[in-house]
Amino acid sequence: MQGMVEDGVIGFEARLLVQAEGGHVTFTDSSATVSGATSATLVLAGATNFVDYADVSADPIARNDTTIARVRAKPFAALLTAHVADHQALFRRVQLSLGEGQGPVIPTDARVLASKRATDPALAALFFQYGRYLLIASSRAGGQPATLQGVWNDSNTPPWDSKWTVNINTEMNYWLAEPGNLAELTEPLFHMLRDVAQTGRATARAHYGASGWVLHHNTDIWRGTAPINNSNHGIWPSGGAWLTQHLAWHYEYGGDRAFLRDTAYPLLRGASEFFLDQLTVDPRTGRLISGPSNSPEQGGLVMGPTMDHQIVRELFANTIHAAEVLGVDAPLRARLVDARARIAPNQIGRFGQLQEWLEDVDDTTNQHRHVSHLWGLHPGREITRDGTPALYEAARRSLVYRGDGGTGWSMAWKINFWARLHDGDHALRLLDNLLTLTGSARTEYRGGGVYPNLFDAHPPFQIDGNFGAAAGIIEMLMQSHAGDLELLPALPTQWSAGQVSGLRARGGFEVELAWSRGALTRARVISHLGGPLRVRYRGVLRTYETTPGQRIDVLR
Ligand code: FUC
Repeated sequence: MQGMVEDGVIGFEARLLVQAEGGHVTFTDSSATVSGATSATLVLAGATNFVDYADVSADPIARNDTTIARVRAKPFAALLTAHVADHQALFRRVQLSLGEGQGPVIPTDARVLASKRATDPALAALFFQYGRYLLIASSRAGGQPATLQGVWNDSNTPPWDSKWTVNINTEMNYWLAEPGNLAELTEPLFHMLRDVAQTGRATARAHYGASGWVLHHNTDIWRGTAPINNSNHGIWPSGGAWLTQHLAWHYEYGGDRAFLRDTAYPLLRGASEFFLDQLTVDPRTGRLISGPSNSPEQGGLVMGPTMDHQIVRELFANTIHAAEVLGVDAPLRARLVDARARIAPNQIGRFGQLQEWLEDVDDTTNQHRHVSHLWGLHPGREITRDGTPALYEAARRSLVYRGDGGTGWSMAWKINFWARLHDGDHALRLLDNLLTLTGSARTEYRGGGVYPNLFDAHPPFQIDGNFGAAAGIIEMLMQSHAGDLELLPALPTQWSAGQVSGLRARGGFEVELAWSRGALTRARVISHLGGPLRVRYRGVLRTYETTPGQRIDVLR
């Protein structure tokens, strides 16, 4: 789509409003001088001519006129009050305490260092809330979704262009939104999905002769969807399909049928239609496989990477389910059910590992940061302890082989994996590894950690690890992907006492927990939508029929 916008046509204006109490302000072309004042308020307004990926016809000057006019009438105190109220309405929905730690008595960087000597669960709680804070600050309706650096990019030549890399990074940015009670912050992501579903239709047709829409390895504000960069990572057709998982989640958590009908389903259907055309019969096994493709960023251009099949199975399942709920498209549903059953299954290889590819060629010494073949364990849900015990064990082996290091986001993903594997101590080890100070701002592919302000270090700075770790902390405390709501599924020994409230679970439930000496002392579930509730704690399953607004005390 780049061709639709000529170089240099992005226009912008920045404008500074200076208001002085008491004294007066004088301006030159390059300065503002405040003299004799008791205080001064500076308001910086910025605007571009960007409307959407195909339209740059807005007037930045008029936009700034509007902003300044709205702000001018409000004193600083009123602006601050409005800002705080806006933030708190989102932030205060969730409370988390993981016990006492160093507390805020020492600087954050010193606290991170100290946490290596004495455990500091409260630092983990802070890191969790920091992730929520960052999403609140960087993903608001009407704006763009959180990029690689979010709104904190400070460079005109940022790493990886501060775009949306969709073979893990953008998705990780939004794992937190639904369970972390920030569901409305997905709006910019869904807006972007509507865009790429448009641009991705041309790509599907031109590159594959396929219907539907496709998005490859990354996109940007012009909503490019084509294969990109090099064949060893850029010819990977599953980015859009992966992102549609967030649409399905939005409905699962919130139950908004109009959203399912008007936003989610059309996008799910288009993504599914693409793969109905793209999947091809493997001459050796007769199974449907995806390709040419990659297991993201390693192994080169191949046919049939495991991750693609996991993603497409879930995409088809989500599309089938949505069509059923809406009572539409029976013939398409039948095609999806049939194709889904024919997709190449997960396989266990000679080292007991979950195979990353069709062939059993995994290298157990490979500690690559991407762990794509475990997608079915997380964020997918086809590999579960009770549903697929052999694959679950194979996924665990693969993860052990991959090791406990990596870039920031890689370690954040591993927190989620270990939580899904019900190993809270191992999940905490990854969180501890991530909460390691690094000074490096150079691009490196290992040695991730955090900077002194707790920004995630790939290195360089990359916001995904902040969000991924926050999501992982939720997965340690509560999971709802496997057909029930499991409480404290991966509580680390060191988090022996704590409490959390305001987390959201699939089915429209809100969860409040307290525990002491590693055991639940309170478990309250609020049902917002009504309907069946299945709660699992320490292997015991309790089932309820709920009505909207009902509070269930699970331990009673
Ligand atoms: C992918 C990852 C890198 C980095 C970049 C933005 O290419 O493999 O580690 O996160 O995206």
